[in-house]
Amino acid sequence: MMAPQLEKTLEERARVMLERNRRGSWTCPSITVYPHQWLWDSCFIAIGVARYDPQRAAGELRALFRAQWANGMLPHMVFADGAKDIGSRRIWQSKKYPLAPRDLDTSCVTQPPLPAIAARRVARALPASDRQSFLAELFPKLLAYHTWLYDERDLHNSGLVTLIHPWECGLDTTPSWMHLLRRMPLPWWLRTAARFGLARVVRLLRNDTRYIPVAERASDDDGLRMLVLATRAKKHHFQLEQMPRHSSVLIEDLAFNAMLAAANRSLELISRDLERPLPTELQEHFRRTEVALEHLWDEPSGQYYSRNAVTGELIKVPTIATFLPLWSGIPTRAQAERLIELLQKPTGFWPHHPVPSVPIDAPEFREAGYWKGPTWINMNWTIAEALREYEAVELAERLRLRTLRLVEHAGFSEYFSPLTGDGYGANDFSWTAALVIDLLASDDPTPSANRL
Ligand code: 2M8
Repeated sequence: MMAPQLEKTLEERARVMLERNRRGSWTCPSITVYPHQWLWDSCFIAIGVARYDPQRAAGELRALFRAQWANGMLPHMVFADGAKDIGSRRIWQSKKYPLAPRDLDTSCVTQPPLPAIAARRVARALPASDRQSFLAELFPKLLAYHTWLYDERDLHNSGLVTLIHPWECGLDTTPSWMHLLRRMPLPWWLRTAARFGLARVVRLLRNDTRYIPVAERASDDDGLRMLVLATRAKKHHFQLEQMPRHSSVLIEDLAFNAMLAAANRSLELISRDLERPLPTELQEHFRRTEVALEHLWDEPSGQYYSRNAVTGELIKVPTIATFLPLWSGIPTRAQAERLIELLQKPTGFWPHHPVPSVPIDAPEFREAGYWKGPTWINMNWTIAEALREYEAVELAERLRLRTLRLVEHAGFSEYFSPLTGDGYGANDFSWTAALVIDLLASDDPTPSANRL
């Protein structure tokens, strides 16, 4: 166990940091690199902040929903007025779309659908008198978001949502996406740029590399390809239905769909709390997702993978996403046992500072590479939660304590070396601080199907 004094200090530091990153009703991930509001960041932030200021946490989620589009879509970014960033707002030009909010600039793609999970956690922390009204306020908005995901992104009722850009999965440059992006046909100007090494020019337009060493960020090549993909999606109004199969990269992303399955469960629990049943059609979608996740399982390797939505092939590159289905309780006990064994391999997913985003023995592993190897606190937090679903309480506790020690040693960095524990990326990163607060408070090992 950690000394109580140490815990207090870490928690106090985390709170101070979150106060500094606060922007009125919402919190930016980092003052320098990420000055706007991001969807899943705000969910993680709300979960941590709910531990000491549930009203602020409720406000964090309300602020996300002010950016909800009229069709239910929740954008992955809500732009802050006056914040300086180069290029990013211009990629989207959200106000060109009649369904986008009129009073805010947003992105036009989504991110892991965690709001139902965060809403339930925040509601539980609110005083009893506010709980029901908060949930009743968010319920129709959550319904609209989940309905949008199925209507617009599961065109053939497969049960799996298709993503149109890696920014939507949150693990931006994860090798499974970059694997397909590398094979994507490029426009002539990019082929020329690549030949003359002009990809470096893009660095002048980037905000992140002004603050963070280039080696720790998305490579210029990955960055350019992601930009090309966003430009192509824009040509088709970010509508999956309209996107040509040959020049797009469309993935039934494992991380996203696993988190969706967990969020669906939370939404069901909210509807039960409110005694307001979910529409039958939505319930049918939820059941299909549970079944369909099994199509992402590969029995020989004992892992889950993302699937190329165009060819139907699994993208068999090992990443941390393989553990996320455990969060929804969908894997069988036998599958869970194989995953839990895989997680503990010291030469793979359990080096000195677990859990690396890519196993350290994989050819794709990069110690400092953005989402290509480093340990991220939101992933550790989710995996600790997921392990409790399967009563792997002792392992969840080891992960919780290791994660706290890592942050105690390196500070509230955005991500960490899984080998040395050194901090990388932005300093004073909000979800690291918020989830540390939650981890400090979650020393209750009770596994509970209602935890979500
Ligand atoms: C990273 O993504 C943004 C684009 O959305 C970026 O690279 O600028 C990812 O780590 C993403 O998961 C995260 O939400 C965002 C803000 O922390 O940063």
